[in-house]
This record gives sequence, structure tokens and C-alpha cells, in this order.
Amino acid sequence: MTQAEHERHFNDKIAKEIKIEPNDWMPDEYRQTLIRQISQHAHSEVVGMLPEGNWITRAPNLRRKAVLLAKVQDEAGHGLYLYSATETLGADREQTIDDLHTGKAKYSSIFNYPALTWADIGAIGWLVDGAAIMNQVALCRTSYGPYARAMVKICKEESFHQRQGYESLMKLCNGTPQQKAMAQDALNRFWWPALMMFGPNDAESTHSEQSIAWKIKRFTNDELRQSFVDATVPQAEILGLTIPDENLKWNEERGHYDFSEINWDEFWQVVKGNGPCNKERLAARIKAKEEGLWVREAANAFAKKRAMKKSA
Ligand code: FAQ
Repeated sequence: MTQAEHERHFNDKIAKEIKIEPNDWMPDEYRQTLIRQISQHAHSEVVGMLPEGNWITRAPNLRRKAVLLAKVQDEAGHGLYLYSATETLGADREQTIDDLHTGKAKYSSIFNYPALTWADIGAIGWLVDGAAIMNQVALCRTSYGPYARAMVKICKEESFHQRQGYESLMKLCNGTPQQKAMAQDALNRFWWPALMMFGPNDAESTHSEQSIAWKIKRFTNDELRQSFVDATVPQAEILGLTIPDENLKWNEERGHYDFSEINWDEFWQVVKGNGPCNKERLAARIKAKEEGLWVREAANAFAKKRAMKKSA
């Protein structure tokens, strides 16, 4: 097939909602966009284990500890599916991880904020997993087959994560005044960073137009952010918590909540590496890689020995 025929065939599949699979022809920019987005998504899952992992030893009881352990393990699993999805596009996993460690690849801004209290763990489940699901349910219909299929399983788990966070906050909100205040404080600190997870405004989003044309993204950053606000405000009301935005108001005409402008300066500072925990997060990942070297070496040596035995 000529290049033009390949392109026609590819565009035809996208138009007909036929998934693009690893061995199919695809434009190089489509491949690179997917490697960028999926690897950054994988890094986010893995770095996202750090703020919550920090609370496993301090969970208030055995049930909460077991749930948190399971959740953090799920995030590791999500990272693994997603790194595998980048490999189906020809990316080298080691290189992908090195790109994170050298600061070349991004990960979600949200994980550069600290989890200061137990209520933050509830807020991460409710808001961070809630925002992640809003984005990822749409990605279940993304045009690249392995990414779409990974998202189906990931969304099922994220939905459990969201509910456990909400349930944990519900308990605090129905507890003592101090516990309720702790929940309100967590909402105050996590609300705006959660809205930032959806990325820059559509006018500032460099990749959205092309990614929507290729059906990698099915909704724009602003559309998903709006859906998240609309879904989350009634949940805050049930908890009896106040969203920290004095301009938050139902707009009858639009059929959506209006809300204040995000502090974009803060967003870009965090994305550029200057958030409260950026340095700490990267240092933790680099340390984990260095300290795990002997495990990888031992596994490789064992695999080699087994292969030699088999061939003998
Ligand atoms: N943080 O042109 P756009 C989770 C960058 S998973 C940092 O709009 P795009 C689970 C963007 O990369 C959370 N950087 O980009 C969990 C680009 O820079 P580049 C992660 C951001 O790709 C829960 C530049 O800005 N989810 O939470 C951010 O079309 C609890 C211009 O932006 C995903 O990754 C940001 N927030 O749209 C785990 C979902 N936003 O690459 C543990 C998949 C934008 O050119 C505990 N990703 N940037 O250097 C996506 O859907 C998209 O990539 C967006 C951004 C929507 C994030």
C-alpha cells in the first residue's frame, strides 16, 4: 500500500469507530501522541501511590488499612498495564521511566500536593479518583485498542477507589466537629488541584484538537472539568461540606454550575516542577529504582539460567 492508501485506511477506521491495534499502520504523530499520553498516565498512577502510601502505617483501623493497601496496589497495577500499552507502540519501558526520572516526561500535577491528614486520604479517593474516572470513562472509547481495553478494568477499580474515599469522608463528616473540620480542610486544599487535573483551558491546550480528531480524546479538558464540577457539587452537599469557591452557582440557562477561574499560574508552576512536593516525588521514584536494581538483576540472572537449562 502507498502512504496515501495507508492514511486513507487509517482515517476510515477512525471514522467507523474501528479500534487501531498494535500491528496496524498508524501515522507517526498518532503513535507519538499515544506514547506521550499513556506513559504520562502510567507515571501518574505510579507517582500517585506516594501520597497515599505514606498513610498505610497510620490508617486509623485495620479495615481502613486493608482498603488503603488494596487501593495503592491497584494503582501499581494500573501503571503496569499502561507501561505495557506503551510497549505495544514500540516504546522502551526503561527509556520511558528514565524520561520520568530526568524530568522530561510529565505526570499529573495533583500528586505534587502533600497528604497532610487522614481526611486527605478520603479527599484523594473522592476528588482525585473522581476526576480520574471522569477522564478515564471517556478513554474507554479511545481509538487505540490496548489503551481502551486497559481503561475498562482501570475504571472499575477507580470506581471502588472513589466510593471508599467518599465513604471515609462521610464517616468523618458525621463524626466529631474536629473530624468534620478536618474533612472541610481537606476539601479546601484538594478542590482546586483536582480541577487542575483536567489540564489547561481548551484555548491553551496544545494537543486537544488533534487528539479529538483522532478520537484519542473524546471530550475536551473543559468539558470534562465541567462534568466533574456538576457531578461533585451535590456530593459535597450530602457531606455537608462547602466547596471553596464563592462564585460557584447553578446556571439555569447553561444547565451547569458556574465556577471561578483556576489559578493557572499555580498550575503551570506545579507542571514545571515547582509544586510543593515535585522534588520529593521524583527523588522517591529514583531511589526506588536504584534500590530495586538487585531484584531486577537477580530476576534476569534466574531467567537466563532457566533458559540455558531448557536449551541444554
Ligand atoms: N498535570 O494539550 P494538553 C489518576 C500537560 S490518573 C501535568 O491539554 P493533553 C489515578 C500535558 O501533558 C491521573 N501536566 O494535553 C490515581 C501537555 O504537556 P506535554 C492522570 C499536564 O495530553 C488516582 C500540556 O500540559 N490521568 O489520577 C496536566 O491533550 C489516585 C498541554 O496540555 C491521565 O493521565 C496535568 N494535570 O491533555 C492514582 C489521563 N494537564 O505532554 C493514584 C490520561 C495537562 O505536551 C491515586 N491523560 N498537562 O509536555 C489525558 O487524558 C490527557 O493527557 C490530559 C491532558 C487531559 C491530562
